[in-house]
Amino acid sequence: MQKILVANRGEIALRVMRTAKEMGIKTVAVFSEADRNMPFVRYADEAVCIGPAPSSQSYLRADKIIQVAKETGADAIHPGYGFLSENASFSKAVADAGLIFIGPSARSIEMMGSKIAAKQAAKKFNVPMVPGTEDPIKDAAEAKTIASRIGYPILIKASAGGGGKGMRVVNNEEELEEQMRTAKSEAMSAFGDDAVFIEKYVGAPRHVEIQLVGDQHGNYVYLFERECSIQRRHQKLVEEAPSSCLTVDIRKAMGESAVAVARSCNYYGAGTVEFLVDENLNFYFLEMNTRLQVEHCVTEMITGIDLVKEQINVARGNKLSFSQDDLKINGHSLELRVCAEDPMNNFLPDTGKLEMYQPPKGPGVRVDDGYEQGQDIPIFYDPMIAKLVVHAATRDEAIDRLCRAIDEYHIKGIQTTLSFGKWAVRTEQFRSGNFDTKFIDKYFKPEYLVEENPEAEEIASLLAAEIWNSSKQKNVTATTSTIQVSNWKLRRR
Ligand code: MV4
Repeated sequence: MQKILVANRGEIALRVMRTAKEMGIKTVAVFSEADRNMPFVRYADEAVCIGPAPSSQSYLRADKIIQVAKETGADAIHPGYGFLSENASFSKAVADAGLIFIGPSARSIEMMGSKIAAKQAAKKFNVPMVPGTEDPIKDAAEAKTIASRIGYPILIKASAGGGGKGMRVVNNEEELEEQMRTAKSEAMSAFGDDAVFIEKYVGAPRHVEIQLVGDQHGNYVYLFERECSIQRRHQKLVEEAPSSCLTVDIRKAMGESAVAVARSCNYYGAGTVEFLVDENLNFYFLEMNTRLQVEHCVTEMITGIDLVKEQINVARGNKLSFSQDDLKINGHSLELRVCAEDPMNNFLPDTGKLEMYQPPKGPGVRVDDGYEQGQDIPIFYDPMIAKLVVHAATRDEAIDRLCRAIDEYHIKGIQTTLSFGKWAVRTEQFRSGNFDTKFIDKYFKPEYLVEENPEAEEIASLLAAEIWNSSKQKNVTATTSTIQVSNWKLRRR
């Protein structure tokens, strides 16, 4: 492999190219008209514009991307995450064009994309699953029989869904018929497939996922877990590794179950198996993500493994260069997704110009970002502009380090999730490790962020110090002193 085309944009395109460069592999960027001035376009050895800003006319154009790969003499394509990364036809089209898809086979993507097929395959390998069905439900009558066996509340899930799309909670038998009808028609219009299945609803679980890598010779390793319970509307905001809730034994059992899921579909490449964990630490297989994930960095920090390097290595047909026994958890890592969203206003996307952009630096801090100061955040794509990742010896130190890094991160011109992240990791619940997927619903209120105004805080502390000093030394009144400090503060700006 001499040259990789990266079929993605922003921070993940840069992330992939950096590893390619370290491995002596040339890179080709493809970009939309909106992304002409992005850092990933400049970083690549070659860059080709593939169309207008909307993804449907650029980053989702499989045909154009494969054509550019051929024209530039690339021999492999890395899809990143999102866009075409979990598109089985794309994986197949790349292979049919005589190129290497840096990811799993079309067959694995297809099998894991169907949640029913995934559950059927995993069941043969004795992977623990939430009580429910591994077959499509025909009608409301069949649903009623199953629901009364497993007990309410239940969830109706779309087989073609995933990541929270196409799920409906049913609390009692009266709601069942109506919810079945809606679930099926929604699944049909969203995915073109109305197959649904039923699971017992696990209330307030934790979301824990296992990273794994498999080669094309049937070897697998798991790279431990990521705790991803801090989510809002199925959008993760804070991730960490390891999880504070697992024991050594449960970690091993989950790792082995994840490898079993991968084996069940002859998986190769990097992949992630999602589990729900209940308050008694029972774990249940949910689904498998057949791509490199946004939050892969926390796994890299605690294992010292470059996951993109391993993806490239196994895509070339090489055997895994390490075994399970070589892997150990080293310290603790946290990631905060820095999104152009306003956490005080329902996390609405906030586009605009990055008037100021200064990322934090220093020991144990990694920032994977895709924009530079002065650039506009386009409305066409995902609002995530950067990932702030920290690593430290212990979880407590990692939290302190993340707080320090957030304080050093200066962004002006757009609202971001930095203030939310600082609130979240300083809560008692997060510090204690005792939280679940309902964390944000249960504890977050937008007004908690109002005081997170560094200038107001600075003025307040200057005032306090000045009043203290003045009253001691010069015996002047607080009122006079207040006016003086305010003037000084204004002049300084
Ligand atoms: C569940 C569940 C409770 N019980 N399945 C959401 C994403 C998709 N991967 C599966 N999801 C869930 N499946 C059963 N049987 C609760 C969720 C869920 C959830 C899971 C992980 C992280 C956040 C979540 C938020 C709401 C619901």
